[in-house]
Amino acid sequence: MKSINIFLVFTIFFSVLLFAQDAKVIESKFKVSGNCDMCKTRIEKALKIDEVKYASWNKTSKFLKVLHDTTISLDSLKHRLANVGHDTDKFKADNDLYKSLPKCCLYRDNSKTH
Ligand SMILES: [Cu+2]
Repeated sequence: MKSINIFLVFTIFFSVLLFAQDAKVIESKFKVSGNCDMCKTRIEKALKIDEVKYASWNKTSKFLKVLHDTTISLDSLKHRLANVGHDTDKFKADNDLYKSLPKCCLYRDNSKTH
């Protein structure tokens, strides 16, 4: 009987440890270039992956708030955004890809003249 109790205690202890490791979700905030609601949709859609619990981009501040697992790096999140046409503080979108965005989304240089 006593050995079963010890077994139970250990099982619970290790389950809690495993759960704690699984549940490592952190909040990150960084700048992502963009203009409009279409950009917002595109930015947030690019982060619809298992590792991301929540992503919200602010059109005014240009800051993205993201709740994500620690198993995914900030760099790979930023890569994903550059790959859909949005510059981040670390990676820039490819020029041709950028030019293929709708006119209202062109946030570089000439965005001020429109
Ligand atoms: Cu846009």
